[in-house]
Amino acid sequence: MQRRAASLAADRLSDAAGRSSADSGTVQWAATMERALHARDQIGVEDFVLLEDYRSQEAFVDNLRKRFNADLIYTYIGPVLVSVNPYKELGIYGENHVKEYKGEAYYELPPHIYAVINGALTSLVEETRDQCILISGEEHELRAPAGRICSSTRAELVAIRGALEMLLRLEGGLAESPVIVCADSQAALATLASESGSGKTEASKKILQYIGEVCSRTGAEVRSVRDRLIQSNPVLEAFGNARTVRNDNSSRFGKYMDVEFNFMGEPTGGHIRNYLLEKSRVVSQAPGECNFHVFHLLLAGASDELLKELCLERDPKAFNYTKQSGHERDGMNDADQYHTVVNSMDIVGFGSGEQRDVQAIVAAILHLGNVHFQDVDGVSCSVDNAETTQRLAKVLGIPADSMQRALTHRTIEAQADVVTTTLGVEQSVYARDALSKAVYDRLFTWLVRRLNMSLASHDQGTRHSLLGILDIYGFEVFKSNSFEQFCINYCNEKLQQVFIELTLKSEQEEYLAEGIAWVPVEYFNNKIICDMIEMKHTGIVSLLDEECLRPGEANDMTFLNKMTQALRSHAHFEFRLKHYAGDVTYNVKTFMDKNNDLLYRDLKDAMAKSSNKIVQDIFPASELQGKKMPETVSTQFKKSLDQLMTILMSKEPSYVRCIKPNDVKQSHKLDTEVVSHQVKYLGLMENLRVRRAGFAFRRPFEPFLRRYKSLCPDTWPRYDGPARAGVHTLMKHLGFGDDDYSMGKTKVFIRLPKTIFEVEDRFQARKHELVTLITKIWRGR
Ligand code: AOV
Ligand code: MG
Repeated sequence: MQRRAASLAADRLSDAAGRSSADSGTVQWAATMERALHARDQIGVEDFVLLEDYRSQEAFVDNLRKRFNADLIYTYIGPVLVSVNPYKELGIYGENHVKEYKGEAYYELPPHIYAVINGALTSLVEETRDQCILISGEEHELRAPAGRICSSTRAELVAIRGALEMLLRLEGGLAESPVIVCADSQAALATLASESGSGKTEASKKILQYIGEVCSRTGAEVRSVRDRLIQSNPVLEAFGNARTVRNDNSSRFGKYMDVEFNFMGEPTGGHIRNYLLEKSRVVSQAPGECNFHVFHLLLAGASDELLKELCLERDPKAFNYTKQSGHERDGMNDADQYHTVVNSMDIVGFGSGEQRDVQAIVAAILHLGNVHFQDVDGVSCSVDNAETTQRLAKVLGIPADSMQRALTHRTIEAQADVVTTTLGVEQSVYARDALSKAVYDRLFTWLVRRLNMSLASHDQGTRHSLLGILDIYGFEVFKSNSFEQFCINYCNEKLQQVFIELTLKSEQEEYLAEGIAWVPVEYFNNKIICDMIEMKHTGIVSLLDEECLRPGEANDMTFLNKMTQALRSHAHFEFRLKHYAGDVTYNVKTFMDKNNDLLYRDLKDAMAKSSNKIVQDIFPASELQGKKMPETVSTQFKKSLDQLMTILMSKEPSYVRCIKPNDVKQSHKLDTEVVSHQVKYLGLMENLRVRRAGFAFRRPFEPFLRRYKSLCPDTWPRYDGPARAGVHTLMKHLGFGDDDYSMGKTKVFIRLPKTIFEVEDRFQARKHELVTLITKIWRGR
């Protein structure tokens, strides 16, 4: 802040000096400038392209650290914003900051998320180009089970990864399949643990907040849209986020939100797309983790009266689905948050009946988790605690005997025959949990649909521009990785690909537009991994679906065997993918089951009888008539990701790359190992390499000339010619050779950071001269 403020002040100063009239602010400017002259070495460069040693990861992390220590969490790599989670309130998101950034050119002020959103909005309004802001972070660490970094594992991993990178850089890359089998000797690799909390969700909220602030003084209609956009967040977070080991508010679903703007840049509506909620969390949570917030909020915040109506007890320990861990979160109170969410639902427009139906569903799931079964004869069972099913039936408005029967029986329709069989205890438990997951998942989808209804724009006639914000779950590596991790990591893989393709593309486009020769850059392209997952017939998703179509014959193991043949690896229980962010070993057990995601028709039948309107809506009777095989989970996910990629590719992207400074959620602590790892796997070094391929620094002629004109007698104190010619004159005067810089159509490109720093130093010295002069004149008056 300081340095840039001083630079700006000094700019104004040279303008003032140019007019040779000093005002009372001059002396103060001088003081600010004095401080600024010393600042650069201490607070690092604001744009990594200005790093002298841009190939060194140490230098990169060192620059991040300097800035982090000075509470400067944002740094650019050209147009990409790198953000380090400060784990404390910085006081940089106030209304005054919004004002400061509004309408300012991207590089005129210190790096900030507001500069990114302001840049996107400017382009949206002035060029009516749709925008998207991609927020991503890669979050895992190398961790031995005891919690210490395990160096041999790391060395091994680094070696393997190095070899893979070499391999993939070869033409074709498929010389050896990137799918390899996890043999026991490599089990050490499975000690990777995932972590999250790099600040993606916070970044997306800051963006919405900025949009809200810049339009706060416009009409009631716009304000109402703004409020609904902002208030949709607490609702989604209550249902889609949970406390995990790594993050008290971890997103357990992917979210893409489009905000619609009119030609004046005012929000007129919005639309949310949700991706694959981690619904398994409803029925079980890893040690130290919790169920989705909403269960805890309801128990803590509902009035005694409401609890009674829902047949609930206040204590989360009374329910199997919530008793696993306490829900304490720093600075958060569940009861308060419950009221916040209710308030948000009011603002977004949920009626009291709807809210009641939502609460009843949440309560019903808690009751479901408490249903126990008692073995009858090995192949059939009965509900052990009938009072629980009665409560469940009551809150959902379903006859209790229908509910009990549906939980313990299975009906199969084959051609004309209808066969009903009984379920054993294990099967009933499975059916019960499948129902809990399905109800919650469908409720979540319903919520998103409902939010979209109230966010829908009313003035359909006029042309809208869209700004999309993408906030997804980060890359995950656990000790044991299943279908959920496979999907989440596949999603991250796709996004990384978009990032690579688009940054490279935009870089090339800029060179082309400016008429400057492009030097091809070698970079790591992860397309090969995406192909491997999604290829027709031989891709992992296709193979999995194929197996899911052979009920009775196929199982997780036959799926693995198929994959082994198709992808030329060896038979085993696990397969490993070499993702861009590291190797992940997936255990195929339950893959088929989770991909099929079957819910017995007896349960759907029972649900369709519910008097709860939302339940009726999410379990329509029509679903029972359809004979068509529903699409598998992975295929649906693949399709929705394809759509997402099309959406993203059609827009002008901005990137926010989030980094977490340490594993312990602490402020003032930047752990080199943790950060280096993320820098590496986010591909930031490669990103920087691409950006630095030709020229380190580029600026439009106009602001460049404005800043440095005082360094050349031909452009100062007066210059009235065209900016391009002025810059040309200035560069010649400063002694730049033809190789050192290039004149584009609208920008000047400078090859080495060293030379731009020299210019900057000369500028600082010149300012100093001017200030001394002006101060003298001032005092002498
Ligand atoms: P994530 O979205 O990247 O994790 P969050 O955005 O939820 O991470 O951030 C985690 C926590 O870090 C927040 O709850 C805040 O306490 C803190 N934090 C993050 N950004 C800031 C900031 N700019 N200023 C102050 N505190 C911040 V995950 O959804 O779990 O993939 O997988
Ligand atoms: Mg998040």
